[in-house]
Amino acid sequence: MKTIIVSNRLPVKITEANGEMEFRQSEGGLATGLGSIYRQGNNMWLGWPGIEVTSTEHQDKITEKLYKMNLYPVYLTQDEINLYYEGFSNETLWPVFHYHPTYARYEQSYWDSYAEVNNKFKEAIFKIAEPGDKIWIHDYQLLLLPGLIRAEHPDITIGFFLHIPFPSYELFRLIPWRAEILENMLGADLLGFHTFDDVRHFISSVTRILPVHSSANEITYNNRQVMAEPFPMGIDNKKFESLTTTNEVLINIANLRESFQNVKMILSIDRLDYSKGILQRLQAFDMLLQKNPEYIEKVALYMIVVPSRDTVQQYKDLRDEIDKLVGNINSRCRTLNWIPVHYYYRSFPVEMLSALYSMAEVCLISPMRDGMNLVSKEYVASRTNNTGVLILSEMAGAAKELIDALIVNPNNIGEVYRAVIQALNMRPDEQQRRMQAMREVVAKFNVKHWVKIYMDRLEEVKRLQQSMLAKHAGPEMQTYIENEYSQAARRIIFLDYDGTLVGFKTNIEMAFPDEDLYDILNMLTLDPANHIVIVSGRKYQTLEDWFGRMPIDIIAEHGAWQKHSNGEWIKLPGLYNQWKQEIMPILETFVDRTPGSFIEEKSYSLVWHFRKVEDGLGELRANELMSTLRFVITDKGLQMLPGSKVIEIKNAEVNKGKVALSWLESNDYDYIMALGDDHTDEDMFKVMPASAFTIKIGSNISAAHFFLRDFREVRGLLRSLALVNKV
Ligand code: GDG
Repeated sequence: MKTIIVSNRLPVKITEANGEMEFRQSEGGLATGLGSIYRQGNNMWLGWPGIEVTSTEHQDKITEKLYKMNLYPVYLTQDEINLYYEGFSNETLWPVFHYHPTYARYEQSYWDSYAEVNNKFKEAIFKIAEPGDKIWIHDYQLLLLPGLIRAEHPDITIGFFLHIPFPSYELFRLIPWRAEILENMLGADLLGFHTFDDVRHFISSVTRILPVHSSANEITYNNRQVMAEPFPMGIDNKKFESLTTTNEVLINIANLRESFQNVKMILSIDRLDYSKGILQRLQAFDMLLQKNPEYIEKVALYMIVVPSRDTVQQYKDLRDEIDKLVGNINSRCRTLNWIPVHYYYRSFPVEMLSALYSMAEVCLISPMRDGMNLVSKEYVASRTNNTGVLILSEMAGAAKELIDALIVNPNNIGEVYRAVIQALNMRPDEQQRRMQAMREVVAKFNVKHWVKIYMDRLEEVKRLQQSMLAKHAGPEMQTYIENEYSQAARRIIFLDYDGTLVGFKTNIEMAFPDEDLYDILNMLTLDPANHIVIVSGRKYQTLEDWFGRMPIDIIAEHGAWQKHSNGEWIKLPGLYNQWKQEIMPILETFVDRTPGSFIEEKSYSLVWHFRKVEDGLGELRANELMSTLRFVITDKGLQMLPGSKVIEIKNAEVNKGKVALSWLESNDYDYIMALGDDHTDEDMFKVMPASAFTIKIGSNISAAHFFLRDFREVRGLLRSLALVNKV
């Protein structure tokens, strides 16, 4: 059993000099973090090697070399790089996911290529994957891969991690292929994001765009439980700590000191991207020099912009604007001995970065959006003497953890400017306090920790799915249930109605029994050994209309009314309903404020329905209603039951469990079965003897021994039982 890491790019740099290929492992955070995994045993990392290789002979040679480094290449053509990578990944997904929808292009050819390349990755995985392997897929270039793999290998373990933000539903819904993207993401078992906000946005998109349900962060899709959770990525903090004392870094620091005598350094490092807020940062620095000329010759902005995607027009434009603004500030403010902005459009060796992290009194990181932002964490890890101030945009994932930074809104240039002044003047003891707290966070939640908790959780999710399967009353368990059924002489079967025998309908009046259901119930009642009891929260009049003529016992309104098949309707003695006069006006105000909601009045209960209310608003009002009612009902012997898109208020003595128990007392059954889907049915499951077959519909979190997925599976089981003795 091995683990296969999959990402668009392999963690390797291949260069060609004098006809010889040189392979260097890349030092990026992800490569370091996952190094502990992919270099072990026969584990693998699969991805694009970053160069275009057309001849198969050449490809084979490279493949062989990479294989020895536990790397497995997926070769892309220039067309694929243009359409799948530059196109759909960087011109469609990247802008939408970073809240720049106006930059997004929705081209069919981009999408087609994206789907094809994801498929190509799938094919490559199948060449090296074996049964039992775990696959961990990374980032926005491969959103379809989990679903494509799952379709062919339903039981395989798949993790997925998104390194960029997941946008709010309002943004995500713009993408023409939104449903296909989500369906395929749900092929994973565990979906990891940097922050809880990303998780919330993902779940809200999934539940609005696809017909799926979620309970907290668990999504049920195609009968599988998929988890979406935050795993804030960390860095190799030890590496950045120890780098600061290496010779090379010390030499770099000494050189920088020479040119930064008596000048405080404000450091900024990013890739060229409109999401990074580079122009706004320059504006804030400009404001500092304009408004506070005393800082002239006293501070300098050291700004590294790493070249990226600069063949794309938006990036070219951004680069030109940066050039212009930097030129403008420098030409206006520079003096004979001092330059305000040290701007480099290039990358540096990590030893230079480390020296800069050590030198800079202030690190200014102000992206408009950033999944995490590792530079901020690297700065903190490099401040081994606990001095220095980090200014961090609230739009970076890292701001959720590095709460002792000076947190700013990057659109508020004035606020960024004030934060810079605060940072430049911060007392050393405050710097120490803040930096120490951040250093503890960065040390504890380092990249190894990130990998470990992700992988542990992936295994846990798999175990949870398996325990779910074990409780599922699938074919094997049904055979056992049928056997027990066939040998029994006196059987009783309790059946809830809505959600158990029929599916949910937006209009409750429409959920009447159909021919198929009558047929099943008729077959069951034909066997004299069977005693069928319908236990429902519905009004007795409705149940009488639907089942009154059949040889079936009926418990209505959760037990307030009951009827034996050959008898009359009787109500539970001692119930009173004066309380309704007080509760009804409260419910009415909620109906007035919530379009689509309505009240149902039963003899001994009141129900507020919100099935037809706009998603989200109904839940919000339901919570509000429950907090309002909590105090009103306490001294009245009432009970509040939140159900599926309903809240029911009823007498506390009325309870499906109590009434079911009275049915059990009167006879000596050798086969007892109870089926139900909501939490009023839990009372029934709890009073059943241990030998009873208790079956929850739709979930396995229950006092019931087994579960079935939906009313169709219930009907399948009941029909097969009805046929048992006929065979
Ligand atoms: C994506 C998400 C998320 C930068 N300049 C040089 C250099 N770097 C290194 C830094 C850092 C890395 O590149 C940049 O990481 P970030 O996290 O800041 O940003 P992205 O590359 O956009 O990454 C981001 C990340 O994925 C991880 O999930 O945090 O939000 O956008 O490690 O040190 N390295 C060298 N020379 C440079 O000039 N050697």
